Parts: sequence; structure tokens; C-alpha cells
Amino acid sequence: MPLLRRTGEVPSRSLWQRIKDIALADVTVLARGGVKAGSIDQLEEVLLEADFGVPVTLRLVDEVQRLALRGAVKTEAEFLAALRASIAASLKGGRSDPALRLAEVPPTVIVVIGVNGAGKTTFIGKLAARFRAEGRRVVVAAADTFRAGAIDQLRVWAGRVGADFIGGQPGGDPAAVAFDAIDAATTRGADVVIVDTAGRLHTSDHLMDELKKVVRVITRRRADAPHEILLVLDGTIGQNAVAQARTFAAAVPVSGLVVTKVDGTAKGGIVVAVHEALDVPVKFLGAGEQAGDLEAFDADVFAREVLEA
Ligand SMILES: Nc1nc2c(ncn2[C@@H]2O[C@H](COP(=O)(O)OP(=O)(O)OP(=O)(O)O)[C@@H](O)[C@H]2O)c(=O)[nH]1
Ligand SMILES: [Mg+2]
Repeated sequence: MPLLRRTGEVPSRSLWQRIKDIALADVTVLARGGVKAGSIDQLEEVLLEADFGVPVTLRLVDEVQRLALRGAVKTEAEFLAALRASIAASLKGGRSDPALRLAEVPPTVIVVIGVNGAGKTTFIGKLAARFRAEGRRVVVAAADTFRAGAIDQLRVWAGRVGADFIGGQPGGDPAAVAFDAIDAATTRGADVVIVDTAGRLHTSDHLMDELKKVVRVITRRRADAPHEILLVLDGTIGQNAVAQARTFAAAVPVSGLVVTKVDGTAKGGIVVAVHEALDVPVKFLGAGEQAGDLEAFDADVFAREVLEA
């Protein structure tokens, strides 16, 4: 089943179909070693529209153009393969290991951060389900003490997937909840602690300071923790995700990206754009609201899907 899905607001044809129409309007031009200048502009436009962002778009176009000039891209199939390879290479560049870093001595501590409504709590439910399926004992911690509803939402997920739940009082100290959860996990011999945090606008200094404190307190409890700080980004919000990612990464050492709601968009270019902007690996894609709708990130699979979805 494809990860990326077209919704009403985007063109109904796949990215590759659109690219094919413009850039390869005349394949014989390619065969003679080039892409028409006007087509290059249109190719850039289509990639920007698919959320690749300016730096990635310029590089991808440049790479394909260079291959064409060298005579290495003569047919549609070669063009598709070249574009796919460039996208995959970019996702595999820099820091790009999609595997979670696990603690040498359990529990592994994973902190999940992001703006309001990005899909943090849902992701935690899914990730906990995945760990449970591997037979691991999981503690989830509701360090989102902002909203009573947020605490209950995580409690429900914990019950659904068979994770232990630690929650504070509404309005309590989020850092204290994280601290208590690590204690509880250590005492109970749990393998993983996943800490849910309140959604916060990356523009709120006060809330970003609170986030720094949560991370600081965790490190005080366990010097090697958190083992992962995963930033959850809504895949449907376009280039805003890059701005969000930069601010979060400036506040705390983000170690991995989770792009959610890719089932609601065909504009997957944002995944490449944020990876490049931050030099942080994409670790998971969220593709739905159910426990099973979580995909471990695979650059080659994604490069194929982003073009052909
Ligand atoms: N289609 C789809 N919906 C998702 C996905 N992930 C989350 N959602 C939905 O997005 C909404 C927000 O998800 P939450 O997990 O509550 O988001 P959050 O980041 O915890 O939100 P706050 O705690 O308010 O900051 C919910 O309705 C989820 O069901 C996804 O991958 N696909
Ligand atoms: Mg939440």
C-alpha cells in the first residue's frame, strides 16, 4: 500500500507523471544530451510544489541536467531512475541511520517533541505498540501536563497497546514526570521509556525553555539519556516544517525526525527538505491513526513512492 496519498488539494497525477509531461515533452531532446531550458524551469516548479524546498530542488535539477549533458540519461526510464537515485542519495547523505539508538543498559529513554497537533501522542502509541510486538516492556510518560485531555489520551494508548503509564497532575512539572517515569522503568525492569511532551509553538521561548529543562532533568537522572529526541513534524504543512525543525533543533539536540500524516499528502518532498536542512535522520513515517500505521523509514522505498504516489 502506498504511503503517500493524494488528497483533493494536490494535482491528481503523480509527481513523476507531471515531471514526465514537462521535462520530457520531447524525449529526443534528452537523447541529444539535454533538457530544454524552459522545461528546467517547469521541473523546478513541480519539485517546489511537491515541497522539496529550494536547496534540494536546485540540486536535484542540477544533477539530472548534468547526467543528461553527459548522455547518461536518454530515456524516460533513465530519467526516472536518475531522479529516484538522487533523492535516495540525499536521504542517505549525512546523518541518516534510521535505527533507534538503544541504551546499553535499559531503559532506553526516548523524548518526543513537536508543535501542537503534529501527531506526537499518536506516534508514541504506535511506537509503543511496535516495541510491545517485539516483546519489550514499555513505560509511556505523560509529560504533557498542560491539558488533562492529553494525559488521558496517552493513558488510553497505553491501555490499548499494553504499555505501563506514568502521568503527573494536570499543571504539574513535566520534568518531574519524566524523572519519575525513568525511576519506575528502572525499578520495573522496563526496556523503554517514551516521554510525551506538550505541543508547543516553536516561537514560544518560555515553552522551549521548559523543553530544555525536561531534557536536562532526564540527563541528570541518567547521564546517557535521553537516547533519542524525536521531533514529530506534520507532513502536510509544507515548508513551515523546515522552520519548526530548525527552531526545535536549536533548543535541544534532535536525534531523529518523524514525519506524520503522509497518508494525507502526495507532497512528500518535505521529508527530503527537513532531512537536508537539519542533517538529522528521518526515522519513521506516520501513515494513519491506527497502531499499525507506522513505517520504519527506508530511503529507497521513499524515493520510489515520492515520485510515483
Ligand atoms: N491521517 C493521520 N492522522 C494522524 C497521524 N498522526 C496523528 N494523526 C491525527 O492527528 C491528530 C493529532 O494527533 P496527536 O497525536 O494528538 O498530536 P499531538 O502532537 O500529540 O498534539 P498535542 O498533544 O495537542 O500537541 C489526531 O486526530 C490524530 O489522530 C497520521 O499519521 N495520519
Ligand atoms: Mg499530544
